[in-house]
Amino acid sequence: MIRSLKYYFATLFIGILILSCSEDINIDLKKEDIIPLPRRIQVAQGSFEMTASTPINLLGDETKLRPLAEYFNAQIAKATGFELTARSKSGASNGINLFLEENTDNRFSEDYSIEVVKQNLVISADTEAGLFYGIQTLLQMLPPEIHADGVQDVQWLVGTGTIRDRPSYEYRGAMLDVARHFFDVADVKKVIDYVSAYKLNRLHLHLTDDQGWRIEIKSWPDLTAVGGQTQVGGGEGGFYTQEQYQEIVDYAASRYVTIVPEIDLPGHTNAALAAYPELNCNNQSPDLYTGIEVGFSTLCTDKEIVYEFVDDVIRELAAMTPGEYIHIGGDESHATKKEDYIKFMNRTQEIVQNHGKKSIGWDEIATASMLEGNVVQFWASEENAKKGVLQNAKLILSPAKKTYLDMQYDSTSRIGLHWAAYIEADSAYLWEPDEYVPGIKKENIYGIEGPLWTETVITMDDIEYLMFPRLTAIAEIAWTSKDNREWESYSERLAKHAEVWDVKDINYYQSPKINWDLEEIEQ
Ligand code: TNX
Repeated sequence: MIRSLKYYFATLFIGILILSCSEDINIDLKKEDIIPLPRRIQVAQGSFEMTASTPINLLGDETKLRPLAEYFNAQIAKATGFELTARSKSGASNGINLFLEENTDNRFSEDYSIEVVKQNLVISADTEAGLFYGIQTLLQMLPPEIHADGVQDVQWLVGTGTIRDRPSYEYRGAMLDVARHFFDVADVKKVIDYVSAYKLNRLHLHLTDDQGWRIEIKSWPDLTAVGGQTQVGGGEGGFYTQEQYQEIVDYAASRYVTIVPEIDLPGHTNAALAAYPELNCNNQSPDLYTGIEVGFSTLCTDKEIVYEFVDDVIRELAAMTPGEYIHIGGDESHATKKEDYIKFMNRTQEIVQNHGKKSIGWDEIATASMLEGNVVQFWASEENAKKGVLQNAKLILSPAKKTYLDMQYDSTSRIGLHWAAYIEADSAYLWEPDEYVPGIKKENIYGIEGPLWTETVITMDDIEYLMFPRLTAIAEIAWTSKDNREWESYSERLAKHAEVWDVKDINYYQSPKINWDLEEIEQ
């Protein structure tokens, strides 16, 4: 009897020991591979464990919070084998808590905070977008296997402590050129997943160019029927119906990404000219174009029919675009006379305004008169960028030497161009938006964007190879404050974060600038 009692106590003691050990696993939040790096991280002892019985407590407007809980569940379900039960609550209690504060002074805030103690984890924000970013951070705090397609035998632990976070810039974007090579709705959704995972909030779609017109315009059906037929290299091309475009817009919205559609005018219009000869000064349709030269096409800016065309296109596009901006291109119009270009860009901005939207244009637009509230996207000419600022326009910075995702990493990269620069992983990271163009200060900068032109980009694998690890640099520059950014910290986090890309089967570039050997880093 005494022996068995002793035995009983001994096993109980060992049991308690094992239990308390597992509860006391320490995870240092500062060593987590969170990209972009949050503003403030405070570390505490211990960890929080997510299990099948962890609830998600919805604190605040349930109709707004449920979709966020569903999004989180969809992200974790395959790897964990469970979904968490979401329930309305009035105060934080054990489990994961989504707290929507809705302070009316902060209606546009994207800030969030996360507080983690052993039994409970609270993500708080003033807006749903803020909570969405908090969820992205939580997903990065969980083990990388959380992204696996099948059930993993992993303890889902998160380090305890506090994170406070807020973005540096309001406009945080990437661009996908679907004109040079067409990408279908499923591919675009994947790109939306990628950008939103790193807290970017805009996806600019370059919908038209010399090689293809990719958006259905019902009043000018040949734009797509003729102009959508091919692409660079002569492949079959394609286009989005208005319903498909709507599907993209809605999917993006569910991830707090606004679609910025671009109709590139008055140059880069060979596909439109091939479809409608009346848009051309000589009334003849050129052949469809499948090469990669730029700067040879232009709409005939003297013809009224051209402005009727622009009006119809912008009207239909504005009606299916909830975002406040339409991008009207304006770059490399080498075949348009300067005075014609200015007249055309001025009139087109008015058309956009008449349809209730504001215009964004590539930096050449600043040689015209910017309407109030319109935006200049700097890509090449510092002089144009400064002209934009002098006209009180906001600037999106996309310096080709730093942010062009289509540039080769080095001369051996299997795809990409190099007219602006070779952009290695470190070069993409090591620049400051508010120091890049002398005279352009933080208050002039609306944000930054990384454009992916697709002359040499054909498959999803190609997109991933050029985006990773440079999209993460753009995200960290756009989000993390300047004094918190440091190449060494970023490159170490990247190396760890590559485990996520491995799990997700994302084809990233193994840059020699990064030490990918985790064991070496940890020493
Ligand atoms: C310049 S950037 C272009 C594009 C090309 C790109 C290739 C800009 C406004 N125009 O038409 O696709 O270079 O890198």
